[in-house]
Amino acid sequence: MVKAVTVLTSSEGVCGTVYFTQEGDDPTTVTGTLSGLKPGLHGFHVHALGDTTNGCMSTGPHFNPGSKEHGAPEDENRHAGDLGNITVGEDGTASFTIVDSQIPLCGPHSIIGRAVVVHADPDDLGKGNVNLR
Ligand SMILES: [Cu+2]
Ligand SMILES: [Zn+2]
Repeated sequence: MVKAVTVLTSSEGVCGTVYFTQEGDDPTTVTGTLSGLKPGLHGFHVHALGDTTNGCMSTGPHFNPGSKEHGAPEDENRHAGDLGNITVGEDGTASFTIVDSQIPLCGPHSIIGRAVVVHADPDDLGKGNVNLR
């Protein structure tokens, strides 16, 4: 069993904690809580780089070891880091569980050391013009 944790912060008062666990070659389970966000959908991604010195800007594009297109978590053609949207309630908080097979915690495509980004805007999942990078 491999475990990882990331603590999310922002200058706008958003905070959260996200836990990752993986047993052997099974899919990775992601559980988290977020607060301080505006209600609605927020894009949720693993970005390629762990460098948060310049916020989201320095974290690079979505983690994409397979050189694929941006998509939804359930799409065949998606970035490994495309985890879709988190739904935030009227109170500005969210708690969620995601199970995903493309974000392993070990091996060559491990997400350890990369950045987890919650966006202010919804992710269009590759079906529109909004480009969240
Ligand atoms: Cu992103
Ligand atoms: Zn993407």
